Amino acid sequence: MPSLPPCAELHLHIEGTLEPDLVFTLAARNGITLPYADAADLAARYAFTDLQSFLDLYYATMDVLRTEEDFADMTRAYLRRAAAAGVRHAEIMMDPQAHLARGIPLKTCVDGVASALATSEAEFGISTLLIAAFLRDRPAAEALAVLRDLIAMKAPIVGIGLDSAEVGYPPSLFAEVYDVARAAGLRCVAHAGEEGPPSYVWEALDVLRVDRIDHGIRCLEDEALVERLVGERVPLTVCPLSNVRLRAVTGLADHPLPRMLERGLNVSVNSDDPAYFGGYLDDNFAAVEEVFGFGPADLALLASNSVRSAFLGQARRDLLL
Ligand code: ES4
Ligand code: ZN
Repeated sequence: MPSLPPCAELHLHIEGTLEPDLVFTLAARNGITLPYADAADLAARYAFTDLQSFLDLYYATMDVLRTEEDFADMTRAYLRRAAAAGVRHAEIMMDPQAHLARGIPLKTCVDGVASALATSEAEFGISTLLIAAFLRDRPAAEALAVLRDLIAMKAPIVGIGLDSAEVGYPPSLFAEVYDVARAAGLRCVAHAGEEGPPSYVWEALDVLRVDRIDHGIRCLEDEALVERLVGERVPLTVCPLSNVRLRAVTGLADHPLPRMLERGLNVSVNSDDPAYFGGYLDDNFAAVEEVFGFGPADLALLASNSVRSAFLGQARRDLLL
């Protein structure tokens, strides 16, 4: 396998890095009895049929996250594994509403994740930025209230995202949230075109005015949309193994990544929820190299797309290019 040039991971849910072993460790530490026999029994349930079947388990297992230390330990475990995968910069999403809904204060989850990120560059050689993602299957008014709290507490976030169940929850529902975020100087990303139609990608661009689209694989169904994305070099953070596991594609051989590259779209490869979808960034790269026969030039393009699409300062960006 050709070695990977310096890479940025731009589409990563920190709660999706919670490995079965750590779920059991945190459950024991917090006195929680899990409805699974052991880590292997939990892992055996990672047979998803669509996005919702994954989300049901994802929201259930994160119940073991209770203290700042839990959030910090999860984050450090990801950073350690990402460093081994060759990640040099990571823009990490977290889902504050998923924790608030369980009675975990905003400060606990934000400070826990942020405390691990604060030492990441020194400890793991990975620069990091944090993105607060809002759950699109909950009311926009709730997202707006959480955003205002994050701004008021000066949470160390670079931007906001939009995730969770996509179909039936178009981006336009969150127009005001994105207007407030942009006015506060935050960068904007949104999941669109994973299970949802190309019209959701249009809305993310035109209504939310996002800087990047997470997934976006269904854009190929709409020629005018492809031309818009190519013309504006909008970054698309593609997650191959996630798309296979959630059956957004029938198999990796049918994944649109090679066609997206051929069309000149600004795509990067990312791991999404690596604990659930069969691998970290190196595993995603290994899979696409094997199935699509990508060579060093393809890998170099995917890597440089990731670094150029990051919300990084110029000095660190130049160092990684
Ligand atoms: C997610 Cl793969 C995916 N799609 C939408 N929302 C999510 N949250 C965590 N992983
Ligand atoms: Zn995602």
